[in-house]
Amino acid sequence: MIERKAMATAALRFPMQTPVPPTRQKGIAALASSLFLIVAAISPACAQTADQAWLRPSTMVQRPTISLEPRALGYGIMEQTAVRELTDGNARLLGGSSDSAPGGEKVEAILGTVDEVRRALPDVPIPRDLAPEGYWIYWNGAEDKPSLVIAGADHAGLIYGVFAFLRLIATDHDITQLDLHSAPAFHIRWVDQWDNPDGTIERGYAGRSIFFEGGDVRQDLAPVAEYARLLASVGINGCNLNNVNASPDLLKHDRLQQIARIADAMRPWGVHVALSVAIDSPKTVGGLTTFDPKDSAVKAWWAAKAKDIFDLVPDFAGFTVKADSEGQPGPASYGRSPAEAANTLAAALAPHGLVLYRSFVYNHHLDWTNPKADRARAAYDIFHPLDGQFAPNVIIQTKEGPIDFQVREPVSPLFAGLPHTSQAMEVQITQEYTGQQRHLVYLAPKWREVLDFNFQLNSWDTSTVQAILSGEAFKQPTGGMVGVANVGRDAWLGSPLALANLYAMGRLAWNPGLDPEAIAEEWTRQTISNDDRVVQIVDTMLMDSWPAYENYTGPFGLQTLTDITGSHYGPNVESSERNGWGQWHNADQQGVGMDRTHAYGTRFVDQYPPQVAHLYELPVSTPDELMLFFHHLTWNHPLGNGKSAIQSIYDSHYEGAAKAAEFVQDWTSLKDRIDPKLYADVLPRLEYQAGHAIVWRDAVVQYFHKLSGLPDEEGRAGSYPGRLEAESARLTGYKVIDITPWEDASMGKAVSCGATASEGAEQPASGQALYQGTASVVPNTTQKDGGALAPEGTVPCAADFTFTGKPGVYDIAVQYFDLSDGVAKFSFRLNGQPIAAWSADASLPSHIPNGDNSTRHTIPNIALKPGDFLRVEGIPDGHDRAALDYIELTPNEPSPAASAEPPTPRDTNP
Ligand code: GCV
Repeated sequence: MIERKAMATAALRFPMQTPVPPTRQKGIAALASSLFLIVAAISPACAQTADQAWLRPSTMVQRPTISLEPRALGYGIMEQTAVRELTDGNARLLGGSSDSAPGGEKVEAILGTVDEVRRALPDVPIPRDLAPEGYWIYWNGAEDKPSLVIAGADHAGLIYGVFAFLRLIATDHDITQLDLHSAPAFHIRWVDQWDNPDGTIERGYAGRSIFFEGGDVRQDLAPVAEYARLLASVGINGCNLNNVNASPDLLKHDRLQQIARIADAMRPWGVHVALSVAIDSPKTVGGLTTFDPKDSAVKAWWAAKAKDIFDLVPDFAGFTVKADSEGQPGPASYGRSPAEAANTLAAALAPHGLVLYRSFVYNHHLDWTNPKADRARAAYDIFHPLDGQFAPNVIIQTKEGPIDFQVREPVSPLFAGLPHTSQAMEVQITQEYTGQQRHLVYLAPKWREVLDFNFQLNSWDTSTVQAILSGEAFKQPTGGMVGVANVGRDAWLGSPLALANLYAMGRLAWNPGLDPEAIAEEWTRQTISNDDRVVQIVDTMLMDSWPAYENYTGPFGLQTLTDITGSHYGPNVESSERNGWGQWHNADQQGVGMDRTHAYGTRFVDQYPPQVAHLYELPVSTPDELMLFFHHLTWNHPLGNGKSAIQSIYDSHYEGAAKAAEFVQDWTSLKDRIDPKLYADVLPRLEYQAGHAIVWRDAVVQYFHKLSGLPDEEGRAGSYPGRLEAESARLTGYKVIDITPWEDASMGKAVSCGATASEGAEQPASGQALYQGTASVVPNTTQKDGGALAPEGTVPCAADFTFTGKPGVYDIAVQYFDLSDGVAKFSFRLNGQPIAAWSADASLPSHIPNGDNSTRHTIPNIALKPGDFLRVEGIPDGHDRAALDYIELTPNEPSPAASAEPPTPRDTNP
């Protein structure tokens, strides 16, 4: 173990203690003012502003308006920020100019650090024990002349206090009785961006980078300042700007000068910048012949580079490092350990900068034929033996689970395996494996479960993940939580409801004891409405969304059964098997699940402390949600729920998809209660999700149905009443193709208009062509839903069906594959009359038809009688061959309106 020597705890508590020189402060203050002006001047219609998220005007606050007159006791940049935020926020939320304050007078708001407040107002009962970055909000309630005091333990604390106060107003709390203090549980509360200098974002689902374009930092940094506002409003204090698969270019001096502009833009809100660095930079940027971390020239290079950075960005937060992982360079090239690499960087950054060294290091060329080879073991196997060898300003950053942000994993055992090391937990706000922001998945309940996980060490109270991250459990000086956010230029996260995850990550990093449902309520009240009915419906949707997604994509610890070597989006059950990236579900004709037990399996369980290992060793004590992560069970083996493994899988997929359909109904019930624009923006997303949940359900169910050969007790697997397969239709122009993977299409097949080799083998159609050789020529008509029918003279491909069911009113779903390399067009005819037309213009992953891009168009309320002719026509465009899977006819029954009672308002969350 190295000597944990004199690095002041204060510096580690928060690393950015280096004062910004006064001359630079002036410039920064001027920049901050101009950023405020720019932000205020740009119309919200064309700018990316924080009020597109939760810092928006509230029209629903019930309390009497208050006219606050903020006054800062000090002169720092952040105190000026605090004054402006309070002034603007008060106006935004309450109109701000009214005189109807309690007592009928304007209310002075005094803002300062605790020391400043103590000096200026010796009589106020300021708390003595305010921890760093904490705040105190006090209503100094003399009836005749009330005043508001917001004191920060430091300047950052003051900003957090102002935002906390605004949150109370926006969520409709009484502010005239306040005596509230709060401090963050974690010192490190960062977001990571995986932005590349060219402006792309790895695993970003919201457009291009707000930081970079064409290799440089963007000229327009107004969105960056707005991002800093959003982050500070939920207590986030650091932002790592670039992809952990780091481009070395950003360490060049001219790029660092540009990075300094970003730091200047974020500084007024107390958000400090950090950079991902490639470990081979001394060679690629510095021109050395080696990047061996023990080499003295390499050490000197890093030291000089750190000095260069601190000269430009005096409050630089530090480096994030991904090394020896997924092709990134690392110390292993020289036989050095991660500790040796981390410590070289740490020495260069000491005393103010941190190294967040990621434990996401594993061999992606595993021998999959070896049943004991287990990727889940990697982080612990590599890092646990190094415990105690890391310098004090190194933090080991570990993903929440041992694999990679799957919809469900056990908690990483490494958290308990590094008692002599500061640690941070990495979670993913950007929804890489959880629906890529096209699916509603509120992740706070997942994160809270991890934070609460108890390793059952000596003391129960301090054995939780949150106690480890706060440093309390193992008496470490620092630690925290890092959320991979990947916001972009498209309304931050691309989808309005996805922003609840960014909000929640900040709130949990401040206070990991917060109830995810209460966080959802706070967010909804600020973002959507304070109407109790709206709050109740939206919160229920949010809270149900993660379990629903888990149910239809990867229940019982199977993890997301997605295309693991490709898009990470649609279903592809086999993609995770039989390759070097690690085995995941290990299903065969006899059973399913990875055996990670001590007795028979990979012994991953042994990485947990004995009490926990004991729990996971036997199926009988393993919770159902992790059963197949730890155990290989025969298909008929009962889970804790009493049902067999196979029946549990069938049921959960049907339950999950049904829940996704309910979200559409829930949202529809809010139509007249919320902003029409937001309503219209979210509705088609939820409708898409409901359709894609069915793609997932059918893919996984038919895959395991075929593999196990076991029937579904409910008779659903392999049986789709109302579904008419395209390959069984009478086809004109369309050819039958195999879809890969087969489970992504209903019955494994679809039809494609002029199939290409990459789409699979063409096959003879099984149906009889109704109009053999006489495809109709379609007039150029535009339908009211916006899609165009075939241009005049175009001969479309067609699939014809004859309706033989009961007469009635039906919703008709057309399931097709929407490839992004072209905009195919579809139309639907009933007895020769066009009744719908649409364009396949969605932006979905993959270049071949599969579960990534299988989607549906629903034509509601169509009266049908036996003998009716139904025709789908498709016109390909580019590589989009208008491929069609099936049509499905569902009797249209009116859905009961949601009827739950409004909730009781909650207590305040500090
Ligand atoms: C930045 C997963 C993602 C990669 C990501 C990697 C990581 O494998 O798919 O895009 O790389 O995690 O966290 O380093």
